[in-house]
Amino acid sequence: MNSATHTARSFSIASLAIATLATSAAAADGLRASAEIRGCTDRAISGTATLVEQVTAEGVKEVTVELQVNGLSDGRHAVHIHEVAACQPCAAAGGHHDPGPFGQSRPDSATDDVPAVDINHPYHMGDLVNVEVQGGIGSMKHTTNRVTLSPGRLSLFDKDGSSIVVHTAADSYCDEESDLKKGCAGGARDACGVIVAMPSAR
Ligand SMILES: [Cu+2]
Repeated sequence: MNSATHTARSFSIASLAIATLATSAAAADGLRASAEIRGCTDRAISGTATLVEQVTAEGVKEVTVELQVNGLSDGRHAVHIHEVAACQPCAAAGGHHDPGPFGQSRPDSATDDVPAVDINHPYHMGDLVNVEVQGGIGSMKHTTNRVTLSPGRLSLFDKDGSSIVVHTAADSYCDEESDLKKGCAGGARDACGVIVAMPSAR
């Protein structure tokens, strides 16, 4: 093989690699999911969440979560993605979505007998930001690269799925051992919605 042929072949392999990368990125881009939010005990609470995955030019998957919820008390409420696709009862949603060998997914909650020892909060993969409620109406929009809708280690569609939980109190984003007091991640659960994949618009 002369050097000109070798160079041409190298180019074609590089082009193929780029084309393959672009195809896999496009497959994840625009994936959508939603959750119908319902009160854990209060039927006056309702809402919706939408989740859209986008892939950056560098290939980083980002999920934008938009939440609208009515009927909660005014003020800030913790919002997390929890680790099980179950909301009946809301405790069935389990802890905070946090796959991986270091996951200590148990959130602190009002029903805990002892304060949580949870070194990952507020850095669980499913930890989001508080929703602010005024006049009974709350909305929140947050983009995270900690989770994906597409398959992979951080996917919300793992074998037991995922839910969105809205808590009674605000998340104080407690991250020091001394801060991890009972209720610091929002305490009791007010509302929950199972995350369901939506048909792709593509
Ligand atoms: Cu939570």
